Amino acid sequence: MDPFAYDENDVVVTREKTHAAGVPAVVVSLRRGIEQMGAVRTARTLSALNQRDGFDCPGCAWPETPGHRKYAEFCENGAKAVADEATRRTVTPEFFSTHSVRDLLGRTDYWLGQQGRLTHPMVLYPDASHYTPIDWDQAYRLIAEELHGLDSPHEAVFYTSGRTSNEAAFVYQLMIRAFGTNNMPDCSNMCHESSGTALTDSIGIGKGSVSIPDLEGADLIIVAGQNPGTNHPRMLSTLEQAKANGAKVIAVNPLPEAGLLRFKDPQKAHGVVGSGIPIADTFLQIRIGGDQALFQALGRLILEAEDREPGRVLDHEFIENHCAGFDEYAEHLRKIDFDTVIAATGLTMDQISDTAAQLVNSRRTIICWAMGLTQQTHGVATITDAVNLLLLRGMIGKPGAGVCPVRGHSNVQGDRTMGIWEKMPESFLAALDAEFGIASPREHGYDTVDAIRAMRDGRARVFIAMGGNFAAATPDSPTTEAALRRCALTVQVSTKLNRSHLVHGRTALILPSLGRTDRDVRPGGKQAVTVEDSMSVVHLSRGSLRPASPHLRSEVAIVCELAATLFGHEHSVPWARFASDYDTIRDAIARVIPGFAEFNTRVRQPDGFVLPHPPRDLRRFETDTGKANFATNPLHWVPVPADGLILQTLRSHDQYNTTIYGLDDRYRGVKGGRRVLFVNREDLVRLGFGEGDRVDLVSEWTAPDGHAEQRIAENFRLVAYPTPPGNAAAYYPETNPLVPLDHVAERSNTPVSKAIPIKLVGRAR
Ligand SMILES: Nc1nc2c(c(=O)[nH]1)N[C@H]1C(S)=C(S)[C@@H](COP(=O)(O)OP(=O)(O)OC[C@H]3O[C@@H](n4cnc5c(=O)[nH]c(N)nc54)[C@H](O)[C@@H]3O)O[C@H]1N2
Ligand SMILES: Nc1nc2c(c(=O)[nH]1)N[C@H]1C(S)=C(S)[C@@H](COP(=O)(O)OP(=O)(O)OC[C@H]3O[C@@H](n4cnc5c(=O)[nH]c(N)nc54)[C@H](O)[C@@H]3O)O[C@H]1N2
Ligand SMILES: [Mo]
Repeated sequence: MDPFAYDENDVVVTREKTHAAGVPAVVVSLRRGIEQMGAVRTARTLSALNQRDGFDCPGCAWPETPGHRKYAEFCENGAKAVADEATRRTVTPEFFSTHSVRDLLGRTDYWLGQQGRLTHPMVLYPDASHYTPIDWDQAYRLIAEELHGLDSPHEAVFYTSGRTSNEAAFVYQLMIRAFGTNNMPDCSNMCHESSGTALTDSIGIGKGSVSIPDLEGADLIIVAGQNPGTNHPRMLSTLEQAKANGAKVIAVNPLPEAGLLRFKDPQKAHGVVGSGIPIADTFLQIRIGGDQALFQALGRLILEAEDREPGRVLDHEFIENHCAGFDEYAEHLRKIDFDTVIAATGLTMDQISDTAAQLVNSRRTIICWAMGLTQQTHGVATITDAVNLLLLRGMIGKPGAGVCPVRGHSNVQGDRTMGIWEKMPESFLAALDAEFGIASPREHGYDTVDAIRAMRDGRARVFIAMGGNFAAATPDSPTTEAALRRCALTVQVSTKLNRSHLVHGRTALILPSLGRTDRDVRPGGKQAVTVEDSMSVVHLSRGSLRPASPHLRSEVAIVCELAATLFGHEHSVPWARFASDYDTIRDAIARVIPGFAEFNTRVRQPDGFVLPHPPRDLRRFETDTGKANFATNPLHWVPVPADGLILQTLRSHDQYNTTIYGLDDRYRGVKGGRRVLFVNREDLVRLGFGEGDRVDLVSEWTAPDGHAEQRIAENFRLVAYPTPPGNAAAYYPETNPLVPLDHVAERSNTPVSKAIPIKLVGRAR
């Protein structure tokens, strides 16, 4: 029997859990490790994970605790990420000769991911039914010919996913700009783009301003739109420490997520016995899309507190010396309507007043957030409204206070720092040109949504991906898949098999790369790469495991070898030297990117080094006004359609984005399947369904030109769940066909994956 085949009809649903981690987490980590790697490799791998001389976890971007790393500085889901990469299973040329592309297209993402590590470069020629092996040089020539044959460099699109190291990202963007385009969509466009846009407007830099010691020293931490128990489990240890030091935690979430309510640290005695530590002191069960209303209401109540006690509540010194736009913001807040706030948030006035009082009494406040805020039409405005609250009380640029966008992929922030962005500023491009004697294009390139439009419309014909799973991660799956199929060539640099290998252009290539855990030996010796975590700490990562096959190449080598083929060996960029010794890349980065002086020396210090952050370090705000900007935003929220629901798409406890580790969402009580829709019991009654019924999800969307469109995702089992009335939840990527390509966040162009209006259509049992 095929161990990775399953039937959605066999899904089992039990009561959701109220606590996260604990002993089951340890058991699951070890079991997944041993299944994939065997006992010896599991022990070797987990003992090097997140250690100073080891490798950075390929899971999330949460930082290691500086100074005192624990022996086991990882979590259940980090262990799963490592087991998934370091697996001994392989996908070889024999595998591809047995399985046609058509056969593989019929498999689930889970099945594909469980087949193992890719071992050889493979090609799919036009009209061929199977991938066949190709040697590296031939693959590079094929890509170079296709790129040289384009009418314009802008007909090529180069995607990046956030696991790519700093060194690989730097040489990749260099090759792309030397080729002549800024078409660099990345996973960040679908992720924290709204945070970057908002923070750049508000404080002049698109990154978070806090460190682990700040969190541990805060007295009030708001965690909004984030599920750390699953997606950043090590954050729970930090929150636990903060609470031990006296902090209060407020969770703002439509769902009572297990880790937010209770946490059992598996590394401590109390995590083994007992019911764990409650993390959230206050749980605000907000309606989807209601956060902006909450933040504006809190701003208003802070102003009213100041009215009652003039001079005692606002940080007047900070507002006068460091901020712009206060008067307009205050005037706007005076006009907001609390009935609208109550409707938008689903919270009571008491809950909101109590939260405002906590903000007024706090001396050190931090706001953390993730996808619940960013993937909304009004995500950018919502985040600037969160920052407004901090500005009112001078909570930026002092210890224990600030903004904390919690990043996703382990190096997504570093990739941006290295220039993976379709609109890098002139200062960066000028420095790059001066260092390498190239002429970077100045016109902005395509982001993810625009890249899909360009391929759909035939304006882009070559698609190259540095990691990731573009076909499955992006919105509007049928549209995106058709767009990829229109390309002349699609190239995937990957570690594992995924859907993007099967939804391909006329010709397709799979280039298998080393991962984080793998030993990387180049002519210049054993190499290490660097990454930047969610708190701007740059540090080394050194893989140590024997690679799955001698044919794998590092991402750096793949880019440099392709670039040498594309530009010839006489090119002004020393591609061969870069590929041989990554220190030489870091020396170039040190000259091009501010904050990286003496990169090679400083990154070899224990714990690496922290990049500059003007608001955090100097209370300097490099915005259009030269000050931190209060944003005045019209209030947006998401009403529930009369005969439907608002759907958010999220991650189970057993997946990493499109990589499905297993079929159990332990904390939400789901076992053995993924096509479930979490709905409030009231809505089951309102819409005339029963628990366990099977439905199709239909998303209804009026396009900007006024015509109505319908999208469908079939066969979901209804699960009664404590989500707010009118709000539903289901897993990504199964629900991506429901996300309209044009339904994007204002200004950041991020697909709205957290607020999709849907209807339920019953299926015969
Ligand atoms: N194990 C594991 N770790 C991961 C990942 C993974 O897939 N697996 N993915 C990585 C990546 S790339 C990212 S970006 C992060 C994602 O980390 P998260 O943002 O935590 O991921 P999601 O599962 O999308 O969860 C979104 C949360 O926001 C809540 N939410 C939804 N809508 C709203 C809203 O309108 N308001 C509020 N306040 N809350 C809302 C949901 O209930 C849910 O708790 O995790 C990273 N880490
Ligand atoms: N509906 C909906 N859609 C979403 C989201 C959502 O919440 N809801 N979240 C969005 C977010 S936040 C993100 S970040 C994107 C994620 O989008 P992506 O980053 O594109 O997707 P992943 O699933 O993380 O990519 C997994 C693949 O990366 C490859 N890979 C893994 N490690 C390496 C490596 O070291 N090197 C190379 N070259 N390849 C590697 C493997 O082949 C694996 O199959 O999805 C977005 N899409
Ligand atoms: Mo992400």
